[in-house]
Amino acid sequence: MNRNYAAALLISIGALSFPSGGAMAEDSGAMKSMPGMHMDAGAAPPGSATAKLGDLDISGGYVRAMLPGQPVGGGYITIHNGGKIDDKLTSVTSSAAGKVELHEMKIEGEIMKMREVKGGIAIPAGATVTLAPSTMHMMFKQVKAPFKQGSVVPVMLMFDKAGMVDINLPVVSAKGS
Ligand SMILES: [Cu+2]
Repeated sequence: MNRNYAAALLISIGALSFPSGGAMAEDSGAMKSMPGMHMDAGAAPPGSATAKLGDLDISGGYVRAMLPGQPVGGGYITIHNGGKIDDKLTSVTSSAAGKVELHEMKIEGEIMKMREVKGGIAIPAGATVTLAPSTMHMMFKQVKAPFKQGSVVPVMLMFDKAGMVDINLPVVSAKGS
């Protein structure tokens, strides 16, 4: 595939609207690499997972590979609420972990600490909420096998209004790229 063809293909993909209902293939990394598509900090790595659930556009989903001895795994995702009703990410489950918690990062004194977000993460109407390394994350506990780069971690996201969606998060390097 030559470069011009690749560029034209990307543009044509970008021009398509999302299909309604049903999860999109997790392998739509080409869209993620389009410059300017995501203005938020903590850009997701290429190949990150996407899904569509009602008014919610889910993108930039990935987890980081776990280093030897690391007891927990971290996952990241971006959720855009294109609807008129506020929603909330209430919980996450995964067959790869005994438990998944939603955590936020907070600076206390000069130390960055994480704590569980109780009651879920609000996804207001019209808003884009990003779980990124400096803000929030999914924390995988009681992990069955350490997350290995190149594999996939299946998760189910549960929302207050939109319901639930399965998404396969690719495992990227421990550095997050
Ligand atoms: Cu955490």
